[in-house]
Formats: sequence, structure tokens, C-alpha cells
Amino acid sequence: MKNYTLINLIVAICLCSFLSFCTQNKKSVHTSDDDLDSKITSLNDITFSGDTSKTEMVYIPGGRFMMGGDNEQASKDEYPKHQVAVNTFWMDEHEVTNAQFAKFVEATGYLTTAEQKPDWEQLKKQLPPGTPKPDESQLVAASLVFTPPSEKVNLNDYSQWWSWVPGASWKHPKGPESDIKGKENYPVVHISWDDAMAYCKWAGKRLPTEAEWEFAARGGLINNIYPWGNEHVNKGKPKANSWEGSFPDNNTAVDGFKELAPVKSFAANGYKLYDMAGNVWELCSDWYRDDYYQTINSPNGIKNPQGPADSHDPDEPYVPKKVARGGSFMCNDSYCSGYRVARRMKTSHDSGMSNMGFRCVRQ
Ligand SMILES: [Ca+2]
Repeated sequence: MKNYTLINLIVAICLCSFLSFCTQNKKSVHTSDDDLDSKITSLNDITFSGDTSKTEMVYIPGGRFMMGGDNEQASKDEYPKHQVAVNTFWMDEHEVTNAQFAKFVEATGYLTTAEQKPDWEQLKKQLPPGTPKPDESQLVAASLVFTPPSEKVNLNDYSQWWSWVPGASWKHPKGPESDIKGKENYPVVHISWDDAMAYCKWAGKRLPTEAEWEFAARGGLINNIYPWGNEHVNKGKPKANSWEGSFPDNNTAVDGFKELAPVKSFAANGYKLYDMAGNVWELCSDWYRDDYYQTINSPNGIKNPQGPADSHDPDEPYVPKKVARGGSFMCNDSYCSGYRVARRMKTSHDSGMSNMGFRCVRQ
């Protein structure tokens, strides 16, 4: 019973908050296969690569749109639907790939959140007061790996399909024995918001705001449910890498992919953006607040919203969270319907997972 409780605590810690940290304290970082002294973990130590090209980016014309839920699947935090204007910007046409992230790591020596030993002093700030410290053996560099069960499980218990795997990281997505050879063109995963910010700084780019992301995902259509329009995700030709069948025990993979897919495996939307639905969740710059749309709704609309000043997730009030959008290979209608353009997801800034990635924008 004791072990069972501990595992649940670790999984709970992992899913919601995790492992951050200490972006300032390089010397406290532990990693198994690299020279610590050459590693960079602080955003302050990242410098711009100097590349100002817009290779593999597409131009997104600015404009006005109605942001928020479009159908009965929308949750409370997608309302009220409200008028937003965004300026023009450029956006990566696909999610950042393993090859692109590898270039960044090679150039900077950056060490991701998942590759660092968690600091309990930081971690406990994101947990309810009095949460006991897990055993030292659990506080190791690790990440959350999707481990599908073989039979139907309670969808409220995410520990049934997530495992805290020591040694899992972007380079070893399933754990130390796995690698990304031959997967250069797949989206990089096990990336925290802090990691994404570091990459963007090196690339001379930034993360999209939540409003920019949704405007871009709509692809010039109006009040559309998906990036391609309104045809249901599971009808007709496969349009996104999602979960078909029973989640999380049986993926029939009608779209051709049980887990991640190479970027650009499906048709682009109206702005020539690929995979704005499915494959991996994409991190945005904004803090997440469940009531944010209520606070900015006005008859005249709002221009270039940057998100709230702070975060609030009623499900986990101690954990400051950032917004993620677009859904992943794990989404289906019974669970998150994350492939809807209006669907909002949240994640702590220091969490990495098997289905979390990003793409960048620049002016
Ligand atoms: Ca799929």
C-alpha cells in the first residue's frame, strides 16, 4: 500500500508539475552520459544563432476573428467566444523536429528539463502544502512516457497510461534504451515550456501567443471546428494524427500512426500550416487561466492579447501553467478532442511528456 501511494504521488507530481528547475544552478545538474561542465540550462546563457531566414515558415496575414468554442464539445474555458485582432507574423510550417532540436543542442550545449535531476525545494512549491517528499530514488532525471494499457481503464486516472521513466528525454523518448535514429523528421517531444523558450531564443524566434496560434490554426476559415473545416476528424480521408478506436487501450490507427507521425504527413490548412491538429500538443507563450476569455471580452474586441498576468487552473491551483494547443496523437472525442482549433490545454512550464512539442513564430 505504501508503494502504491508513492507511485501515485510521483505520477501526480509528474503530470501536473514536475521537474523543473534550477535553470540558474548548472552545477546541481546531473546527467548520465554527458560532461556536466559543458552544459547550459539557463535561458540567460542562450545566444541567438544569427539565422534570420524564414526557411520553412509561412506568412500569416493579420486580421480579426472570433476566438473560442465552436460546437457542443467546447468546454467552459473556451467561452465566451470573443473578438480578437492579431498583427501579421510568420509561423513555422511544421512542429520543431528532432533534427532541428539536435542542431540547437549541438550549438548551445543546452540540457533539457527532463535531463536534469529535480530539485525538491522547487517542486514542492507546486504541490499542496504538506505533501511528503518522495523517496530520493524517485527524484531523478526522468520524463512522462505514454504506456498504453491492454484493456479499458478509468479515463479519470491518468496514471493508467502515463509512466515516470528515468532516463526518458527528447533523445530517448521511451527511456534509456530507446533513441531517435531514423526519426529526424518527427516532432521533438519531452520538451518543457522552458526548453521551448530556450530553442526559440537561439533561433531568433518566439512562441506564438494563444490568440496567434488559434488564428493561424483556423487557416482563414470562419468559426470552423477543425483546421480543415467542419468535417468530423474521423470521417473521410485522414486529416490529422489522432487516436482512433478506444482510448487508451486500443488504437486502430486508421490514420496510419499509432503514436507520433513524421511532420507534414497530412494536408496543410489554408495558411499552409501542417499538423495544427494532432501529432503533438504545441506550447504557447501565454499563462493559462480558465476565466481569461471572460476578462477580455469586449464589444470592440481586443488586439494582440498576450494572455493573463498570472495562471489559474481550478483543477490544480498550486501549479502555474502555460497554454498548449492543437491536441496530440492521443486525442479522440471520448477524451480531449484536442484537434479542435478552440481547445485549450494547460501544462506547467517545467513538464515534458511523450506528446508535448512546439513550433515558433517571428515577425
Ligand atoms: Ca494516429
